[in-house]
Amino acid sequence: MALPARIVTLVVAFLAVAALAVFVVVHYFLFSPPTVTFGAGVTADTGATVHVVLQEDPQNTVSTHPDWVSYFIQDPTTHKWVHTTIFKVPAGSRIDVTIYGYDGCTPLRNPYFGKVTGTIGGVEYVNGKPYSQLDSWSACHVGHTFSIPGINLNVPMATPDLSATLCGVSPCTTASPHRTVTFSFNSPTATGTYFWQCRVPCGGGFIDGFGGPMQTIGFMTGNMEVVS
Ligand SMILES: [Cu+2]
Repeated sequence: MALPARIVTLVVAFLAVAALAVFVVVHYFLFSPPTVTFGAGVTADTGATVHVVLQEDPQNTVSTHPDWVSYFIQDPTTHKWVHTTIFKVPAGSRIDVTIYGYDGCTPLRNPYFGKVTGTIGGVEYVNGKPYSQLDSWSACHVGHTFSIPGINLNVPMATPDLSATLCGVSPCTTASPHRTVTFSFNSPTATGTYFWQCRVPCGGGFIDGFGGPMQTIGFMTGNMEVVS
């Protein structure tokens, strides 16, 4: 090979490796889903009420993994659904949560995670009716959970009727079969990042159902940033 050809080959090979390295860094280390801020004008540590709205879907159809189950968060200003699981709330506030459950059921590994913990009053409301536990074993009633281990919060998500045709395009709208889960909890007075997750093995196609969406921020796990 002539010298110029060898130089060109070398340069092209170098650029290919550099481009791959840049892709890996950006895609796996720098990419982070957006953060949705709730209670922007609220003074922290006053017990003021902040309303947080999410939905969980059988798919997401907006990402490079359209078949992965996923949560979405509603921007309180634009009311648009954002494909993320990162949200910000003021410290020392009452957080009123509404989650629209569009996904079907998957039995929990341990019925313990069907128990409601960490909410005000120890209950969640499903379509307005209070429950302290949802049973995912005797009847399949649980799609996902919304759990913040750092504050012992665990809330199972109720599913639509088993015979219902589930929403197929995300973000789902309330025209699709769903159940509305509401609950309240107090955000901690200690600021920081509180990791949250789903505890249903809902990562279909992955070993034990705990891979894929279950371990990816933006799908079934995320962060609650508590700020003052
Ligand atoms: Cu899940």
